[in-house]
Amino acid sequence: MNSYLEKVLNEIREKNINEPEFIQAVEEVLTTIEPVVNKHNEYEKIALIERMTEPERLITFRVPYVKDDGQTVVHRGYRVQFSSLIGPYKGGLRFHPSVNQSIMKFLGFEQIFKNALTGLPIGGGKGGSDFDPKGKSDNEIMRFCQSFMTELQRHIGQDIDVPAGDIGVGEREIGYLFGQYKRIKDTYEGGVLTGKGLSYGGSLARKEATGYGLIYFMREMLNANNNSLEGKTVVISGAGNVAIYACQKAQQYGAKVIAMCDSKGYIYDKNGIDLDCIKQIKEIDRERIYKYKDKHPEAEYVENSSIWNIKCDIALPCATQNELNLNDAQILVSNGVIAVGEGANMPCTKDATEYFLANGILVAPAKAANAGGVATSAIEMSQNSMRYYMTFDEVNQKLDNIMVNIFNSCKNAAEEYNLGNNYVAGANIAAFRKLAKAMKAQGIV
Ligand code: NDP
Ligand code: 2IT
Repeated sequence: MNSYLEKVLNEIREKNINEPEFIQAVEEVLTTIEPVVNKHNEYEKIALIERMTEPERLITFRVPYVKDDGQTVVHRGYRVQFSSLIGPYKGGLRFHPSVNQSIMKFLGFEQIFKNALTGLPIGGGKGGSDFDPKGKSDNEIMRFCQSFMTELQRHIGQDIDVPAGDIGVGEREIGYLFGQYKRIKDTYEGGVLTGKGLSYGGSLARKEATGYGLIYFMREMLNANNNSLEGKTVVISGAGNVAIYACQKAQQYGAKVIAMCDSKGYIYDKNGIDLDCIKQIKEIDRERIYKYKDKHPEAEYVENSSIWNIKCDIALPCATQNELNLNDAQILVSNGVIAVGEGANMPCTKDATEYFLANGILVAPAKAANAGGVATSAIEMSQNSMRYYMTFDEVNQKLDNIMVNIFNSCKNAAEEYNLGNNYVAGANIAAFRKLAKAMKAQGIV
C-alpha cells in the first residue's frame, strides 16, 4: 500500500480504537483511492487525508424526556459535523438503541462522499440518539423530539447544517423537530430540515427517493452489463422507508420481490410481496412484519435466520450496517445472485463485498446507490429557498437524471483506472477526486 495512506490508516486505527464501524468505513475508502493518491505526492505535506478523515466538529448532548408513566429517561444526542467543504453539513438523524459515536462517525464520513457524488452543494454530517422509538406513544415521541431539538437548534440552520431522517426518524419525527426549531428560533426557516411533510415545505418524491434512486442505479448498472430488472427475483432486507420504495420501483420494472424483513424475522412470499400490505403494517400500523401472514397465510414467516439464505437474482440490503456478511455472500453467490444493491449504509461487510467482486457479482455501493435520498433532500432545500413547489414528476425526473450521472461517474472512474466494473472503487475515486480538489483550493482549514 502507498506509504502515506498506510501511515494515516494506522494512525486512524490507533486513535479510534473503540470505533470499529468508523475504521471500517475509512479503510474501505482509503484502500480504493490508492491509484489517485499515488499520483499526488503533494497530499502528504498538506495532510489532506488526515483532514478528510477528522470531523470538523462532533457534538454530544443530554436528551432527557418524561415518559407517559411519569418516569424521566436520559438519552445521548449526537451531531457529527464532518465536512463543510462543498456545502452546509447535510445528513440524517438516526434514532436507534445501537447509536454510538462510532456509528455516527462512520455515517458522517460516508455522507461526505455520497453527497459529493450527487453533484449538489452539500457537505457531510450525521446525528441521532440511542433512543428507541419502538413501542413509544406519539406523545413520548413528541416530547423526545422537542428535547432533542432544544439542544440541536443551536448548531443547525439552513445554511449551516441541515438534518433529515434515517432509521427511526421519518415524517412524524421531522414534524415534531421542525415545530420545536421554529418555536425556539421564531423564524420560518423552511430549509433547516428535509423530509418535511408536504403541507409545510416538504418535497414530493422525497419519501420515495432513496428506494427509487437505488433501483434507477441498479437499472443503469444492469443495463451497462447487458442485463435488466425485468423478470428477476429480488430479496430486500428491511421493511422501512428505503426497502418499501425500492420494492415499489423494482416491481414497476417487472422484477418479482419475494422477501422482505424487519429486525425480528422475514416474510417469504413466493407469489411476490404484496406491497400495499407491507405499507399498511409498517407505515400506518407501525407493527411487526409477521402480521403479513394475517392477510397472506400462504406466505412463510421465519425468525432467527438470514434473509440471504433465500435464492434470488438480485439482493438489496436496505436495513442497516453489516447486515450481510461473508457467509451470506457465499450463500448468495452459490445460489446464483447476479447483482447486489446497497440501499442501507455499509450493509455489506468488507469481506462480503470483496467476495462478491472476486466472483464477478455486480455491486452497487451504498454511497452511490442510496444517494437519491439526500440528493432529493437538496432539491427540497432548493424549493424552500425558491419558495416554490415542483411536481412529483419534475422531482422524480431530476432524481433519475442524478442517479444516471452518479452511475456514469462510478463507471468512468473505474474504467479510467482499469478497474473493470468495480463500481465500489469507482464511487470512492470519483467522490474523492472532487473533494480533494476542493480541499486543495480552500487552503489549510
Ligand atoms: P427505517 O427506520 O424506515 O427502516 C429500517 C428498517 O430496517 C426496518 O424495517 C428495521 O426493522 C430494519 N432494521 C433495522 N435494524 C435492523 C437489524 N439490525 N436487522 C434487521 N433489520 C433491521 O429506516 P430507513 O429505511 O430510512 O433506513 C434503512 C437504511 O437505509 C439505513 O442504513 C439508513 O442509513 C439508509 N439510508 C436511508 C435513507 C433515507 O432517506 N431514509 C437514505 C440513504 C440511506 P425494525 O423495524 O424491526 O427495527
Ligand atoms: O443516509 C442518508 O443519506 C440519509 N439518511 C438521508 C440524508 C438526507 O439528508 O436526506
